[in-house]
Amino acid sequence: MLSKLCVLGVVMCLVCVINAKKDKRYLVREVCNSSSFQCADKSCIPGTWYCDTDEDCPDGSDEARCPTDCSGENQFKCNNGNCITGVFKCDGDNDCGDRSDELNCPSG
Ligand SMILES: [Ca+2]
Ligand SMILES: [Ca+2]
Repeated sequence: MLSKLCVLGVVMCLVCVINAKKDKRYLVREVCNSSSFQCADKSCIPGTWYCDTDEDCPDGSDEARCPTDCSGENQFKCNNGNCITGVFKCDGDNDCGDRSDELNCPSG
């Protein structure tokens, strides 16, 4: 239900943002607002997708001027040195490869 609302672009929530992020078949049409990032082509993406190591703008402009040392606020540096999208931390999936993104997470 949440993902359906998400696809419609009506409601943004953390769960559906992560699902959309991991399944690019879901195209999230973000309404441009103060918390979103506007791509060079004027389309908008959720603000948490800015500089998260993954190109989300059609032209990749969201990743054009980002820290290369994984120090961005939307990035997470794994113990093994991999740099992953920040919203993938504590989402139940082993994205780092060494599970370090799933350590020290609130249980439940
Ligand atoms: Ca991005
Ligand atoms: Ca994860």
